[in-house]
Amino acid sequence: MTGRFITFEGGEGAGKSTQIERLQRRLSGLDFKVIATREPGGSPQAEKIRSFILGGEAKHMGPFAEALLFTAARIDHIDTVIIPALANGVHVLCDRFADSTKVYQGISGQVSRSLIESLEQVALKSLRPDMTFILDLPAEIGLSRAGERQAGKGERADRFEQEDIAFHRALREGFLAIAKEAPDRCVVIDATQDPDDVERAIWTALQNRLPDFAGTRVSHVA
Ligand code: Z5A
Repeated sequence: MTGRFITFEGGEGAGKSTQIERLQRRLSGLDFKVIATREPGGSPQAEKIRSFILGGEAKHMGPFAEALLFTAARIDHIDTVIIPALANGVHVLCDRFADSTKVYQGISGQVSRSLIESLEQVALKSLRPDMTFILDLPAEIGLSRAGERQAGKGERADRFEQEDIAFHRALREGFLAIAKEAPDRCVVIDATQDPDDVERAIWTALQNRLPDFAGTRVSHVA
């Protein structure tokens, strides 16, 4: 594998999509080969599973069944998109990955840690993100941002956005706990800052952590 696998995690409306788009633009501008993808989804088969889950059709089956569906989608995404890209020297920026299953289904959904770890083992095999950005902000701010974005696009809240505030606060704590457990992989970014400052913090951390990106220009902010 010569490409780097970089994942973005956090609660609703944390700014992951915004920052992935900015980082992809920056890396492309520096002549790196890079793709942006997302979970659940990212491949045609996984996108079908995404619609099923986020449409709420699996909710009544419970968090373990949802964890199985996220895992099935992940296996297809890894096999058909992520591994081929990394093997071709393409950097992969992924909007959510296995940490989301740990937090949403594991911590908030109370699926046992051993089950979640077994699923992760089956899906990921030896694949691990080289780096994970955890965009951190209070749940209330994230939900309000997500709500404004949906109102602007005329969309409805999805399966997880409909959960109560306690659920969303637990998510935040869950992501911060993962960052504590895996400090070599994870960097927590203060996502309450304005988008340019978030972008700058991400780029600085990426350059500091991954030698592939060290020494490239730091100054430009989109
Ligand atoms: N899920 C799961 O349960 N288990 C799993 O294993 C996986 C996922 C992989 C996917 O939904 C859902 O699946 C997710 C977890 C669950 N829960 N939900 N809902 P999704 O992909 O549709 O949604 P999301 O991942 O939560 O992303 P999001 O809500 O679209 O947010 P975002 O990508 O982090 O934020 P954004 O779209 O970049 O920004 C949101 C708005 O805020 C937008 O209007 C921006 O212009 C604005 N924004 C962005 N940055 C800023 C700053 N810095 N300041 C002010 N405003 C900003």
